[in-house]
Amino acid sequence: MGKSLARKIIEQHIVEGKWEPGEEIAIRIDQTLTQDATGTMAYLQFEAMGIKRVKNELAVSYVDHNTIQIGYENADDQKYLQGAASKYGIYLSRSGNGICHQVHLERFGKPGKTLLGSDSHTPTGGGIGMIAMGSGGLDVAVAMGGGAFYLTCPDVVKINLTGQLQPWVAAKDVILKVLEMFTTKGNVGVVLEYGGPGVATLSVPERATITNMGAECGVTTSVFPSDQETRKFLKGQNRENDWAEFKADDDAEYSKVVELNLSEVVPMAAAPHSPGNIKTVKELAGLSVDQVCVGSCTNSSYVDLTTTARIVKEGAAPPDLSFVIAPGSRQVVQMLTKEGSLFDLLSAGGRLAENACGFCIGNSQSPKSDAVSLRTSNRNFLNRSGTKSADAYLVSCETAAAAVLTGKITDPRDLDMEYPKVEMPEQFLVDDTMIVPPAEDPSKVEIVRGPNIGDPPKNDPLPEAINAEVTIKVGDEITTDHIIPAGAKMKYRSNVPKYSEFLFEVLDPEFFNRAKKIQKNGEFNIIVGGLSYGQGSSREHAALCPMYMGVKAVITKSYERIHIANLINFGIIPFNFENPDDLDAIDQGDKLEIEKVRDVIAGDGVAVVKNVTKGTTFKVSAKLSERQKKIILAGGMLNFL
Ligand code: MIC
Ligand code: SF4
Repeated sequence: MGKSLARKIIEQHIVEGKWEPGEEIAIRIDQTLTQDATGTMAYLQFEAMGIKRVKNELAVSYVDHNTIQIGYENADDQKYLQGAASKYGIYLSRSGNGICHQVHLERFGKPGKTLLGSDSHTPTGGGIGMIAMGSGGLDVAVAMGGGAFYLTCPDVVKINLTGQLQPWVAAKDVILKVLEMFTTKGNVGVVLEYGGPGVATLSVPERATITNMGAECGVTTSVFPSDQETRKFLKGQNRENDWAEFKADDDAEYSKVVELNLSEVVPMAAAPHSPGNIKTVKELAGLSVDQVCVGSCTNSSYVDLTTTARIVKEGAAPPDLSFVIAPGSRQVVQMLTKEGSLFDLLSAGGRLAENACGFCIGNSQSPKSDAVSLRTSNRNFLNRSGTKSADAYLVSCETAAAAVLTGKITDPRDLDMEYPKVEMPEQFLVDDTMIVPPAEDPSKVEIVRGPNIGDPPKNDPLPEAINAEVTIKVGDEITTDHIIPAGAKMKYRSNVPKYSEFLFEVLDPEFFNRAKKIQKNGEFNIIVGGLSYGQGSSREHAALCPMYMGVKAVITKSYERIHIANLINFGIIPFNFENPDDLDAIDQGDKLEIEKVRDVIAGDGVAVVKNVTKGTTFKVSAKLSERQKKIILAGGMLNFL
């Protein structure tokens, strides 16, 4: 049988192991990207490894998350990032140039290459036929140093696209449909590969919307073939030379094939508080809307914003509706400005935000209390907008624009208007003024470290035994936004002691004080939880800050891919309950003991946990590769290296 596209690209990059789904493999990483919120720590860790210059083909450092600059912290980070990029051989996409995934697609991504990014939406690059994956910053630092990236050899699932999208139905509706089919859990170790005749009907930005939000399914990545559409996109970016054809064999083998007829997709929405809570827009129609935000790395391309502009052109946002526009890149804003669409957006009452992450991560434009906010972004976790009582719904630009006109959730097909179909332009406006190449002579570059730049915290090797208290017990589908918030708190990313104060804030604001007290008493902290722990972002602070607070183990029913890798990288044991029902018998505050834990980790990973408070015992296990065992025994990746 022939090979899938994912297999072909991954196999070409394997440096350890062989193609065997479920087994650990190591692959060579061609390109890396970081963003500022995860990047400062990644470069500090890169420096801690003592490497003088990046060794992979291309490394880009983006500044797009912390662009608000209230206080000195963000600007300090940016100055540090600028120096680090210049000295270590990294391209810098300056603040104001746009969101990493959109800009990387436009200016750097190459079909057939591997891309590792310290951001969970790095799979956006799958839209041009890359194997693009998110990871913690430490894994990216290792890849920049020429080290391999370790992952579970994936199961490749084909989504066979047929038909074509109908007017008013968008790529966003397709990925929301995929989320309905696959949900947000149970997809660890899977690559979604798109194929079939429907592929040719989708432009690259549409494909990128689909691969971007595939991250919400918890898959390793998603990928489209690189075909004539890909060539057209790269040609329009003056990068035709970067194009090459990449596709699956006609008789490729997949672990599963799922059919999706694009002609049957209708406008969809993800209702609060999960991207997996899928409804049709029709089901929600009539709900009064307080805020509409168009943008984010999922939906902020030229076509997305021009479509929005054409729809809202003849109307205006009602007085009690706030309409926010955050373009994905400087290229998009420049084109919208030149062609006049920006005028139409502003005439309709649009509030132009910086071309950055902004509202998507609650780093501005938090809605009012109890608001209904319609967003074209990819995550609507509790409090992610910055307003805990608000309900965020994720929709397409078409559905968002319809709400601007009507003030209510509206199926855009019900608007009394002909669909303003916008084609992807043949030529984009290319201007790389805000991309700064690295210095030719690194010895001349001095890295400025303002007061916001700390050292990466250190950890001790794993102790012989763990005497700990259950600091918090959480349920299923705990996201990294629950574990440690982003938004306005993100400015403390380079200051781990300060940022740790916000651990689990949204669930239990007392977590930090409890954890600190337990730590002071000379005990460790343990977190217990349910299914699919660590959904969402790649933020390694969701492991790094718990490490700093003395968390030695997490015990859950299952983990998401990036988060479990981050836990291991920071020396925290990711145990699973052998019997998931044992979770019910544990309470916050219970004292737990695990004896000879070093032997457990060096051995089969199975341990008996004594619940001293309840006088009971239960079994847990950690499935670790030999490499992962060594990392945990050493107390994390930095010690291991
Ligand atoms: C997100 O969308 O949650 C973020 C903010 O981009 C994160 C990265 C981070 O927390 O810095 C992600 O997706 O990985
Ligand atoms: Fe930025 Fe939002 Fe995309 Fe994360 S999901 S990279 S915060 S735009």
